[in-house]
Amino acid sequence: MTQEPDRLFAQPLAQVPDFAFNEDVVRVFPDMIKRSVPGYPAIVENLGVLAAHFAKPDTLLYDLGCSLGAVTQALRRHVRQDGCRVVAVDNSSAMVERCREYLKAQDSMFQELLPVEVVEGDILQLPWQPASVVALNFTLQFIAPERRLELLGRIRQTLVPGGALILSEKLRFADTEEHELLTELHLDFKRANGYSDLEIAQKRSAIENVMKPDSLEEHRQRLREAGFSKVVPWFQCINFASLIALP
Ligand code: GEK
Repeated sequence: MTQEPDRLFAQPLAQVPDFAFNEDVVRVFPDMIKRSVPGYPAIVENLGVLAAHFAKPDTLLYDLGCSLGAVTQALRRHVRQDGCRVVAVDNSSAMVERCREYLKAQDSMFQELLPVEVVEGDILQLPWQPASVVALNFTLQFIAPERRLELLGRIRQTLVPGGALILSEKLRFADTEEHELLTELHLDFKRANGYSDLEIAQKRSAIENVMKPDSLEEHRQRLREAGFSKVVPWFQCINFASLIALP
């Protein structure tokens, strides 16, 4: 499996199409997400540690919007509870196909990994089964805003006592000064990772109709409405954060 550098937006495009998780994106995805999302490697690695804390025997661990399965790999490495199984779901067939190859490679490198099932499907249409860990790692922001509460409600219903939802998202900020400063710092992060101003501008215009971030307050309120009793932010790097939501 070759990993290409992300140059998808390096040349001027006459018209920038809406961003889609297609084969072109799949080819460069590991490089793209690392160079675009501050704190991504730390979040993924620690998600395994968090999951090991919340996992309960004989339950599922969901990785929703799994892309190439980075979180799934961390869950499989860290969780040691008896009878746990990972269900990784994504609705991009290109992602799912490549994710299965990565997981096969993980199987050949490590022993005692949790069993995993990779499902091509819409996370709004899942046949839910009792779960102790649900990871939504930068996925909720791609769900239509009017469907987000419904999804979180279903996740809340599927979580067993003592389990947790781990929700990572790009944040926007109600305070204009805070929003502008953290947006500038995010652009600095991308430039420091080798993206040109043209790449940054074209990527932004591709993604603005597709990805709609919420503020921390909006997340807290929606999670409460969905029935979660407690929301604990455990990580923030510039304008990207991760929360633990307890049932
Ligand atoms: C990671 N979690 O590497 N149903 C299923 N999948 C969906 C849906 C949906 N309705 N909508 C979007 N997706 C990963 C990164 S990426 C985030 C997650 C990013 C999928 C979509 O196909 C994509 O693979 C993923 O959600 C979002 O930790 O690229 O910024």
